[in-house]
Amino acid sequence: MKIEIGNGIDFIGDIHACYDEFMILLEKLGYQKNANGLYAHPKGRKLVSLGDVMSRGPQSIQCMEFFYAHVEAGLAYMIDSNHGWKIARWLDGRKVQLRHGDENVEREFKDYEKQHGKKETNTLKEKLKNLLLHAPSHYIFTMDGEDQVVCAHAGIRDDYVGKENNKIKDFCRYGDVAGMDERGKPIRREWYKQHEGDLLIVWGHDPKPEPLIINNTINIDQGLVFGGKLTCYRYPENEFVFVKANKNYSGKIGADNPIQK
Ligand SMILES: [Mn+2]
Repeated sequence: MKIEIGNGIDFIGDIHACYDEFMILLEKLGYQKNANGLYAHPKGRKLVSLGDVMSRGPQSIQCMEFFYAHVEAGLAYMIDSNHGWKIARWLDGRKVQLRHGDENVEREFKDYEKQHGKKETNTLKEKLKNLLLHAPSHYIFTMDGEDQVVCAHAGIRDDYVGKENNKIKDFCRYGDVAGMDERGKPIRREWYKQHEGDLLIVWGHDPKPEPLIINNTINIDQGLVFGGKLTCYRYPENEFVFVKANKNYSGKIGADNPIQK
């Protein structure tokens, strides 16, 4: 799970099926289509998705196909996430309850099948299932072999870095969840307050109106699908690049909207 930083990394927060805004971001970052129709950076930078590329928003399939193709080509990386894991198991034919926007993915696949037929749909499902099932819980980015940055969808504890088991995978997908409140929302413990040392941890999952920077941790989920913005954090430049949402796709307003409250 170690990757050399090389010519630079562009960490991308939760896209949640907002493909149009993601394309605008890639252009802003200087990515260009290569001869194979894939987006590559002229300086050899790599894209890293913090997961939750699908669900809630309008174009889950496009977003997943993008990462399938770019991960295969070695142009991008994508880690595991809560929606990613749910959709992976659904694609694997397991019984899961599709909600919190996951039901949109099912609807998109029904439309896809009407247009492209069963065989093509099943081929696509198989590819995307493999991408999602095998996404690692976190990556460690190194410079000259030394650990510099870790990315994990919902965060990671210091003693979990570099290890992988079911408990760690769950932590990276959901964060440090202490149960549910009376509204059915997860009660999240602030794991980042315990982070110590120089290792930078980049995470998403928990939408904040602006990047939250605490103890060498950076949250870059700025609630794009909730009408916020899509964030890229560029390393080692330590710069943010944002694209505003075209609209609030989530249907959540007021106290139900995590970035409007
Ligand atoms: Mn998430």
